[in-house]
Amino acid sequence: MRVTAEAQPRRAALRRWSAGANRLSALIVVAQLCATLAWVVFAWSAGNAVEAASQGKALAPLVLLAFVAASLRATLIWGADILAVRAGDRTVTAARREILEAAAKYGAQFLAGTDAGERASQIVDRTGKLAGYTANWTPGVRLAVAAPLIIVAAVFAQSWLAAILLFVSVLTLPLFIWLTASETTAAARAQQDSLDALAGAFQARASQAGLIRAFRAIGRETAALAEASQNLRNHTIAILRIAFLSTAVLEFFASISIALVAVYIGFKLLGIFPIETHETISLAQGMTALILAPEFFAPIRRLSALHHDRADGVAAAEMLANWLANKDKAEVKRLPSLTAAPALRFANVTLAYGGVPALSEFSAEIEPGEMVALVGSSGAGKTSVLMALLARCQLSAGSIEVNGVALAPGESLAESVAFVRQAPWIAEGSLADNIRLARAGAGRAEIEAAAHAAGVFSFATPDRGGLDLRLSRFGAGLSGGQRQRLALARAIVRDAPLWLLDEPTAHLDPDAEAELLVRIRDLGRDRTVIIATHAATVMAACDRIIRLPAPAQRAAP
Ligand code: MGP
Ligand code: MG
Repeated sequence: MRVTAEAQPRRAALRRWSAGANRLSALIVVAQLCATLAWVVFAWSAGNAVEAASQGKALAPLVLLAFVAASLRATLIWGADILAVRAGDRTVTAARREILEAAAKYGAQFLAGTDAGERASQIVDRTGKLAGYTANWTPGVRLAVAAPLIIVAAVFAQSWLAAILLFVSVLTLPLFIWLTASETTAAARAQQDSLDALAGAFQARASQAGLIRAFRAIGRETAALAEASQNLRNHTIAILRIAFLSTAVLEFFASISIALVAVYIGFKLLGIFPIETHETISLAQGMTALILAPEFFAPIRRLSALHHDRADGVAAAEMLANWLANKDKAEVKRLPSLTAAPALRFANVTLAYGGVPALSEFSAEIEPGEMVALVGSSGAGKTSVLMALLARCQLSAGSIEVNGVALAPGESLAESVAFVRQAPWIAEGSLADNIRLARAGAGRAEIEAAAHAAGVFSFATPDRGGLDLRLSRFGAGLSGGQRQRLALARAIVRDAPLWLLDEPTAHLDPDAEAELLVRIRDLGRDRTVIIATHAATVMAACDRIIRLPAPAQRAAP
């Protein structure tokens, strides 16, 4: 098969994730092959026991041998199943670890782009689909080639024509493979996509249930969920249809072939087979061949079921590999913390996210200890300039110098920065815990002082528990302005020489804004402060204004 460009990352990823399970996979094949050999011994001893019984000879040793062989086979298959579960676990763990390590190393940017429910489903469910690929499919393919050869050789030792009858039936296999392989991967991909979509749709609506009720949109949103689940149902039925069709084809030919062997051996034993085949078959040989015949098809039949493991695994690997390939390649390197307010110089800077330009040809110089307002229309790239200092977007041209030294790609000033984002992130826990996120070692007194300076006590009143006020996940219960005060308290606790403030007063009333600006001025005295803003009051409070060109006026990248 030709290896397409898209197949390569998928194959490489599958190889990488299943590498830890290769030894287990080989062990599974060995155990299964030993089980097949045990079945040959069982068939031989059972066949000979029947013959011995018919001739009135002692059959105890043969029955004992058959029992031992059957027990051995059961034990080997049980062991192989346990190994398969382990092999699957290792693959899934490797894939999940790679995704989570990538998030830790390159930032979670590559997780953006769709809603949380869909991503969670992808990280948990899609990686789960990889288990069947290494645990079942990989050993299953090897077994489907090797085990029938053992059986056919054993049948050949009893009757050459019976062996040939079995072997000829294998020629129908290409039809079966074509039937399954042509459609299943595409069908599995569509099914997994619809599962992700349903998970995403459900999570998005569950998290906004209150809003949905408030807008009386329950009926509409329920219909959307019903549609997503119907979609999943349709795709699942499509897969089952292919599975039933391919299994039916295989079962049909396997039954015919086993029936032919049975008819031939039966007629031969009765001595009424009309054609001369130059062989005589004893009762023991006939019984042995008959017991072995169904086993010839067992691994091939299993393969039919396993094909869906393969399709699921391939579709999941394809999606995950493409997804991982999209992560920003540059590893983020946090530069050691600066000791004093830095001087910054942007020279003809062009910034991009995943190759898409966000800002072109931006130049500016900022002195140590200066407080500047970064101004421009919405989408001009203010946030992106701040992000660039944290290596959260790519510097595709120009240079950013810190104290005269250019930042190399991936180098981040995160250790020296207090960053107040447009929408501060809030964790479940108390207000004090949330402020302490900025610096793990901060003491209670420091946190109280910062909270006071940032005006947090205006809403963390004693009757609400003060700094022990509990915040729920994502800060539900706090207004936009209250969140910004909390974020500013964090910045103060962090005690960094460079402050990057992204519209810190956007949600404040004029009085609160004026008060906060005085505080920023005061606390930012010995720091370099960049404030991205649209507010004239903020601009007026700053030493200087740096304007970004409007997005439409940008030079071509
Ligand atoms: P910006 O830097 O967020 O603009 O976006 P600004 O000036 O902060 O806008 P405001 O509304 O906050 O006032 C500049 C360009 O970069 C826009 O075209 C955005 O679409 C794009 N962009 C910004 N961010 C933060 C991202 C991001 O995280 N990922 C991607 N892919 N694009 C982004
Ligand atoms: Mg912005």
